[in-house]
Amino acid sequence: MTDHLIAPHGGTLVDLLVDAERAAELQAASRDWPSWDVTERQLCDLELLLNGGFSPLQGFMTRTDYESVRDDLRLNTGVLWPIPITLDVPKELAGQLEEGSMLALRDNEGVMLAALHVEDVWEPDRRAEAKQVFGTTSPEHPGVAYLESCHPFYVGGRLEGLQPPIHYDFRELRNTPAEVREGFGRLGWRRVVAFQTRNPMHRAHQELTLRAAKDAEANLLIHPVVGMTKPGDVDHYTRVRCYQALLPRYPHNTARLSLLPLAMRLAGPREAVWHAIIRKNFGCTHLIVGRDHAGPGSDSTGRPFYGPYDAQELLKEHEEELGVTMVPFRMMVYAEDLDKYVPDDEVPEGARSLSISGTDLRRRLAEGREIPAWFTYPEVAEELRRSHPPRHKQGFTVFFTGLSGSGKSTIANALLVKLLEMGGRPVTLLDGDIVRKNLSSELGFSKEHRDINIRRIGFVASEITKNGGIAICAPIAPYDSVRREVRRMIEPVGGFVLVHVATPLEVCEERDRKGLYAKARAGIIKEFTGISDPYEAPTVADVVVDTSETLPEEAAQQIILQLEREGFIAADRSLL
Ligand code: PPS
Repeated sequence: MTDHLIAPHGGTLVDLLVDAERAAELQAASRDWPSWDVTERQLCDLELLLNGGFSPLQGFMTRTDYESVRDDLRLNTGVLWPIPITLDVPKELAGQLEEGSMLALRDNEGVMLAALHVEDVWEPDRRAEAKQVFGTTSPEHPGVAYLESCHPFYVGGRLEGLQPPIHYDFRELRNTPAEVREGFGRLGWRRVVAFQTRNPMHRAHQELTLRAAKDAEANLLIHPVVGMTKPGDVDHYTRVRCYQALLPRYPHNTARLSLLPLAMRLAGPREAVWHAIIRKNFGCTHLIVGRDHAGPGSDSTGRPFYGPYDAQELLKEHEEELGVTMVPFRMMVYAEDLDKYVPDDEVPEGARSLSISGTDLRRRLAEGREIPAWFTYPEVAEELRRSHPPRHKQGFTVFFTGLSGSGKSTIANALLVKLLEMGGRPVTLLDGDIVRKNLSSELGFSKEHRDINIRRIGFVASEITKNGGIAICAPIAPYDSVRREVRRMIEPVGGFVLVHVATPLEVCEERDRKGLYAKARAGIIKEFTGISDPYEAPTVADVVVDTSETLPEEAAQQIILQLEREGFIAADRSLL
């Protein structure tokens, strides 16, 4: 029923899953083999190797294939393949393996997914790989950063699959190449345009996919990546709900949605060719390739890693050999006077065109501002709003730092009460002393222990923040680097305000409410912050207060104003 479809890359659709009998045999034999718990990226690669998404590959690349792919975009056999598919492992494991060894590949719960027949173990030149594959060695490129952090040895060889990786989400949309092909066969689709995306789809995307399908006289496979995309992208749960909300807006029976568990490399031009190969394996005849397809954007100086149409050019070069037609598209913009979307170079002279960038959309969501209907359908906007509530509904952390006796706890308590009085969000106070009695009761005051303590507080605060609550933390937190670490942990999931309680040491010591300074001076308490242990004052505090000059409730009010300025507390209280 699927014979009429485009042939897979290399001619045959690979299926590496073995039958139950062989699986049991491998499972039993694995008792004597070394094991490797695959990383998140390796898990994605493994899934597409096992189900034929990476046909004609039969396993992780051996050295000769890897070098040939790296330098010439081809496997040893001459078949086009632009991206290394490698299994990186640490030195200790590599030392246990040689040609002819067996390696059990397991998921992070220890379930055995595949057996690797080791053919090659080597230490790759990762710099050369970065240069050839990504065209840069800059660690600002996420693909290069990954290479720099991965394990130093590669292991290549043929795979036998025991079972595919387990997923519990959107199961009906997680289809193998064989299942997608089967579906096309049933629907009588022969020409299919694939649309690759790692972002939510709005009306511009719908217009361009409809146009592409119409121009190619083909049906449409919306094939979003749900494996690993660019750090900071909208999470795949939200995106898939957006795609599902959009799907009924397509003409009946012309578009299908299926999820691709791909770990993107963001390799731009090479990645575009790879995407075409993968979609060919899923039975697609066309691939839509836009501006800066699968690129990571620009570096910190604003220089793009790839030219806007490099990806289109490289795929064009290989289009005929592959048999997959590239459907190029330009930016679609909304022409207000025409009340429709058109490519940016087709906007009539003098007409006003509108678009909303990703950054602008994020800002609108954060501020709870309107998302216009010309930009996205209301049901898609609703999904995005649910996952990206405006700032005044998001969680946040207020993190105090300062010497013992500086007034942290007093201000923290005043702030706690003010926030409870406002209501709307649950508030948790993680005071230094309370944490030390509960969460960190076994820790002392060495740098190592203090850092562990702050990391624990940061972890709890980030969970509270992520779930829409307010965490007030009031430890001494004398070290800058771990404070920064906590900020980095929390900022992606909500607000973070660092408050430096900068009451001078003399004042704290004179107050000596707990009598600890006297003990520290007498040498009874060792490693006491400010006396016999360092305190690194923050250079980037959001609020600085000094309780020798400011009353606790005034200080709490300053923090509230800062939170208002950042939008985490609505200036208009009726919004709470
Ligand atoms: S840290 O550095 O952030 O892990 O410290 P923290 O968890 O906030 O604990 C500080 C409280 O413990 C008491 N204490 C000490 N502080 C500093 N140095 C030493 N050696 C020490 N020994 C005990 C002190 O009461 C601190 O509480 P606060 O509320 O800051 O006065």
